[in-house]
Amino acid sequence: MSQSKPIVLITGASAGFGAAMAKKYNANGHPVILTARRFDRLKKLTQELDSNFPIHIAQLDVTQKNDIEQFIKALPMTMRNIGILINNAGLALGLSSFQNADELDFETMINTNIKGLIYMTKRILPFMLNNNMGHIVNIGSIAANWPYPGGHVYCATKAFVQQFSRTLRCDLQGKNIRVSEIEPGMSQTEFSLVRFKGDEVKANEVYAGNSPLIAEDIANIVYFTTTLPPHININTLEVMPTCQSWAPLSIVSQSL
Ligand code: NDP
Ligand code: 8X3
Repeated sequence: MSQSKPIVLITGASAGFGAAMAKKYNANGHPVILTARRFDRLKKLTQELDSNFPIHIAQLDVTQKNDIEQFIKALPMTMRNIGILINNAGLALGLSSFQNADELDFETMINTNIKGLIYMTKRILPFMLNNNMGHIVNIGSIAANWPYPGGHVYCATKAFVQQFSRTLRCDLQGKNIRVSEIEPGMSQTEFSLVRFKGDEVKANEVYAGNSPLIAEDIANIVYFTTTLPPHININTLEVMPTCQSWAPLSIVSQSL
């Protein structure tokens, strides 16, 4: 008898990494629960998926605790035993220096990248603890490790994701629940379009003439991470496109 594959819950499945991961897990026979704020996008995505495997879509803003609770209550009985949670929903807003940046953008990034991730984790973990089995994958960023001008709050939210993921591992030790944090570098998705608030020219400039990672690269890496034998836990996996590396420390000419 073939063993059923773990149910995968993906936040932010309406675009980019999340949509690519939805396709990857579905193509490999996993039941998938796909969430995002843009329900029309999720509906469209299901048309590209193999309906031989269970698919559940739900409109969900991860910043809204009550909505997460309603979403969980409304899960079909057959989709409740979530085996893999992929906390992917997230965003960067703006690239202005901190002193010129918009405080509302700070709040949105903190609410989504930090609070949304812990709200989801807190509410999905009981299913895993109950089954004594699970895997939480948090999508971090190279921005956690490498500061850059205008990165301020976004970089700091991803530093949170890194440290939270590591400490969660400590708390879950002995529970047979893996925690992995994947840290992508420059990847061509809707990320820059969101960061530059719909300015397509600016967004395209980020990738022009380069070979960035694509969403499928990250989907493959996440899939690999979750399909390793159960005694292996990838803690942190940082990945950049070959065209990206580090700049030297910046020196400004100034006599003080
Ligand atoms: P996209 O903009 O293509 O996708 C982001 C996804 O997050 C969308 O599905 C969006 O759905 C969802 N989302 C945003 N806010 C919320 C919210 N409040 N509630 C629920 N879902 C939300 O970007 P990426 O695929 O690139 O980004 C995915 C993750 O990867 C993010 O955490 C990002 O920080 C991280 N990352 C991206 C990199 C890149 O260069 N692209 C590099 C490193 C990390 P909707 O708007 O429908 O709600
Ligand atoms: C996205 C990567 O370097 O554009 O997390 O901030 S970066």
